[in-house]
Amino acid sequence: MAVDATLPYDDQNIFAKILRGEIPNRTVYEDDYALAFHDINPQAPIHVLVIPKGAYVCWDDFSEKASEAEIAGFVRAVGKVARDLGLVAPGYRLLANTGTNSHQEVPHLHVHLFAGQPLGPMLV
Ligand code: DGP
Repeated sequence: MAVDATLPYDDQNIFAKILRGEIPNRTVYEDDYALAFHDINPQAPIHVLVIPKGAYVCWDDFSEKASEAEIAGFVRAVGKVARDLGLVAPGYRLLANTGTNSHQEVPHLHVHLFAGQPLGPMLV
């Protein structure tokens, strides 16, 4: 079910549980600011989610409230994941759903990284 991204952060969301180690994940990368792991329901040959370690519901929440260090750390982590997976030359797509109309399902900011095949034009 899509979430209302204006609601307060819910620390029982599935990605909060993954960050606390309560639910297993297939980790691709981790540092002080971000965790990257394979999506449980991949929509492309490579489908990785990158999430900030801080408690942010969505892009709007993060861009307004996160510190400069958190923002820089998260953005750098997304780039590093793509580089480490060898995706810069073949190319990849980033997507961050925010709120009901986007069909955001998990109320913890996450960037989808899709790759591994030609992805075609963006479909809305
Ligand atoms: P979104 O619709 O943008 O909120 O995408 C949520 C994504 O999270 C969706 O592609 C499936 C993925 N997902 C949901 N639950 C889990 C989980 O427990 N583990 C992993 N690895 N991914 C999950």
